[in-house]
Amino acid sequence: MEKALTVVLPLFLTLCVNMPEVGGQKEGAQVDNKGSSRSSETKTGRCSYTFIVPQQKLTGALCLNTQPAPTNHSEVSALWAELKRQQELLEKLRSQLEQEGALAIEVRALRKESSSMNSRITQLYAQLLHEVINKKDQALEQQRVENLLLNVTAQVRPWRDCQHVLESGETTSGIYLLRPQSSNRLLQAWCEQSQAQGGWTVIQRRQDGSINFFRDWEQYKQGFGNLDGEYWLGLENLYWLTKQAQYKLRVALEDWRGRQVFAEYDSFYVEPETDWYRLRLGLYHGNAGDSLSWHSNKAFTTLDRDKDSYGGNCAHYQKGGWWYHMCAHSNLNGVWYRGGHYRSRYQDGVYWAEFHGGSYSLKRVSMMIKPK
Ligand SMILES: [Ca+2]
Repeated sequence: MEKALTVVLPLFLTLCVNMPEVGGQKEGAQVDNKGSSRSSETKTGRCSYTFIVPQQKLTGALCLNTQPAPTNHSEVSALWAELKRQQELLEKLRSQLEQEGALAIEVRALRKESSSMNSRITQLYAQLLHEVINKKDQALEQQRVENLLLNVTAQVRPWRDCQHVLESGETTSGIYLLRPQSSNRLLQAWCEQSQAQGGWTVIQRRQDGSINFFRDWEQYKQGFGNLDGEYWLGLENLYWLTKQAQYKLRVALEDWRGRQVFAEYDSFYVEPETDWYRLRLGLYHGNAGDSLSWHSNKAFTTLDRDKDSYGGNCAHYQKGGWWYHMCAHSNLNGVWYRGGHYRSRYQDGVYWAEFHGGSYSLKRVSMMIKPK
């Protein structure tokens, strides 16, 4: 080792650098730890600085710039800008992290909620199942009671119709259980015992528009509505009732000013379903005008069974079920409009053409039958 490279420490290497006198070159000192011919030139020089460098295997020349590094302002400002950018990025990341943290909390809460909803659904399902089973039991019980009632009424000879009820001394209007002769049908109907000497079995009633009468064949066959409100007794019941004796029909009408009129037909019955419950009507008398004879001998038509003599389906236009012809002088199962005169694309109100015409919907209507 030459003089210029003085002492070798166990961990650090101490280097002695010879500084030139004038115009310091960038490569002012070169050190070759392998001892090249160049190192002998520094033999006479003075050692100005001593560096301690980590001990490592040096394979090339070590250079030192003794000139103070010129301050590069643009580089510094670039570094500041970079620092600022990094800080902003850091801030952004921090806020993102915070947001993600909040999201994570929300997700956890939602998971918890979902889990509790699942258990609630399971609980409700079990409850529903329980209620369905209960309902089934109730339906069976109702069937059992009906059968029991049928047996009992069969034993006590039930009323044939409301005239029969009246003759038995029941003079109060209301709901009664009837059983037409030669049928196993038990049916309930409203008995009108005060109007026109009583004994009337009500087969249809409109009074407040609470029941929709635009229904299909099956519903017109079986009947629908509320016995103490608006209802249709059912074509099958009508068939069995009018089969057991000779009946007359009374149609009672009331307009929106309280005027009451009626139309009576001295005979009334319907054919069986095989003949579409065709209407058979006798002679008219009354003060309402005759708006039903035109429908005599016509089959019954509903929106799903077109038996009328019109090209289209009258039920579709007149919004009811009736013994439509082409189409109607009366439409007592039409749409119940409030107030009388109505505006509609078709004549679909509850009307009796001879009483206020086809564009006046009546307030109260009832159809009832009684043996002659
Ligand atoms: Ca038709």
